[in-house]
Amino acid sequence: MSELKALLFDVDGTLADTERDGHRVAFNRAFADAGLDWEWDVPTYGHLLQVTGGKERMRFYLDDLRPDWPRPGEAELTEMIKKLHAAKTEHYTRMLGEGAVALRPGVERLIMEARQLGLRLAIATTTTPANVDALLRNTLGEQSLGWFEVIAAGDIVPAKKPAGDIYAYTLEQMNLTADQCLAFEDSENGIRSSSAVNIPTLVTVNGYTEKHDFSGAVVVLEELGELGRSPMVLGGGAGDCLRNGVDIAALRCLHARALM
Ligand code: XBP
Ligand code: MG
Repeated sequence: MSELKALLFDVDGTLADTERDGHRVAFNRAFADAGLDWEWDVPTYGHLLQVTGGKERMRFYLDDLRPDWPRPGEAELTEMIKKLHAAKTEHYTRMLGEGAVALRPGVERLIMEARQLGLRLAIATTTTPANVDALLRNTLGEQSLGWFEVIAAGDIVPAKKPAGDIYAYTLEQMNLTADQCLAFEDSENGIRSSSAVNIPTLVTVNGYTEKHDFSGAVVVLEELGELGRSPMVLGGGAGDCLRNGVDIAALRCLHARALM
């Protein structure tokens, strides 16, 4: 049986709750700057999250919710979305610089322990690389960018999650097989992506994803949380791996169960 060698982290919703008070607000600021009557409230954004990637999400908004909006020709629309997305990224990274978003409970603790024990780390996300950079820099510090052997993000692969491409790319870059890794995800699109390449996956849900279908997850948790107590288990079979909380020993135990 393969030993656990690496932890692969999704970013949005997993490392931090970035969507509702981060990305959503940044999109709205970019729309307002451009004089558009587009405004994404909290439930609307939940609906739009079914499409990953900011540019793809704007297009989905027009297709699905704004048939009334006077749409320009295809080339002009593509250009417009590209500009809006760049403006949104500016807003978002500035917000992160102001400390608008913190890491989820237990994330920093687990990353620190993984580093201490020599587990390899990577990131596999659909978000723009500048966003990952800003999140890590402003939460774990400048040096943390070097802790992740691969930061696979955004348009680096042609098909975003739920396609498995970003995880396949990460495995290839690290020269690892799926069964040597554990992925961390928060959404159905995320677990569909990691599962497409057979990586055992631990899920921590958030307000936008708690009702998603996580069948196939190694375990579904409310959060990683702190040590010394068992976390709230929402699905999957953890056995007694999690008696003391989610530490590396618990992850090794879950990983071994998943490969049984
Ligand atoms: C989250 C996403 C991202 C962000 C926006 O994916 O879907 O698209 O909402 O990012 P993941 P961009 O959880 O896999 O990180 O606007 O930079 O595309
Ligand atoms: Mg996510």
